[in-house]
Amino acid sequence: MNRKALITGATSGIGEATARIFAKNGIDLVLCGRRERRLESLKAELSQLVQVKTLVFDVGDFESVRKSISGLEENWKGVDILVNNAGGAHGLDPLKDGSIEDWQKMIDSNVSGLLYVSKMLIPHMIKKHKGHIVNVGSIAGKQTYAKGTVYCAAKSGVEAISKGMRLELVPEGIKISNIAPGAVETEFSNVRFKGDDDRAKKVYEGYQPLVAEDIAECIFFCVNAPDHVQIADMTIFPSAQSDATTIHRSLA
Ligand code: 8X3
Repeated sequence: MNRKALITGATSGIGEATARIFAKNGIDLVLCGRRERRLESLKAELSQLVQVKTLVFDVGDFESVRKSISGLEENWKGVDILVNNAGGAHGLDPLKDGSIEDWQKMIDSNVSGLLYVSKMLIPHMIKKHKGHIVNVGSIAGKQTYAKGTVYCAAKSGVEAISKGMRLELVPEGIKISNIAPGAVETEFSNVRFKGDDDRAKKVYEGYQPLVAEDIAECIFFCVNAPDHVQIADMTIFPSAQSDATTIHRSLA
C-alpha cells in the first residue's frame, strides 16, 4: 500500500514541487491550499500517478482546518507524512513602520497554521505509533535580519515547534524534520513585495538561486530515509549564499 502525505501550501512553489516528487515516487496525496483551481489542476495531473484528494482551507483559520481535516475518511486522516509548508513573508519593513496586518498574516500562516494542521493529524499518527512531520522553516528562523524581524520571529517559531515536537513525539514513533532553505526563487518575494515583480526579481539577480524542486528533493530525501534515520534539521543555500543576508553576486 502506498504511503499517504498531506501537504499544505500545495498550490505553488515548494509545496507543489513536493507534491510532484511524492507522486512520482508513489506517495498518495492530500493537497491543501487556498486556491481551489490550482489544487484541482494539480490533482488532475497527479491523479495519473497516485490517489489524490484536495482540501481548500486557509491554515490560519482553525475552524476551517478542523472542518476540512475531520471531513476526510478515516484512512486518509491517518497520513504517514505531514509537510507543513504553508507560510511566507509579508513586507520587509523596520518594526516602527511594519503593518499590523502583515505581522498577523505571517504569524497566522507560519506559526498558528502549522500548529492547527499538526494538532488535527498528530493524534492519528500517535494511534499508529508512526509518522513523519516535515516543517518548512527558513534560514530566517536561525538568523534574524533587519526589516525581517517578524518573519524571522515566525520562522524561529517554526524551529522551536520542530524541537518541541521532537521532544514530545519521538517517543510516539514520529520523526520530525525541520527544513531551512535560503534563497529559493518562487512566489516568495513576489508575495513579500505585494506583487512588485521588479523588486522580487532583484532578489535573485547575479547568482543562481535555488528552485522549488531543489527543496522538494531534500524533503523527499528526509521522508525516504530508513526508519532508524531521522533528519532533524537541514539548511539549504544556493552555492552563492553564505548566510541569510550575504549572497555573492557576479556583476552584470
Ligand atoms: C526565505 C529565505 O532569507 O529571504 O525564507 O528569509 S529569506
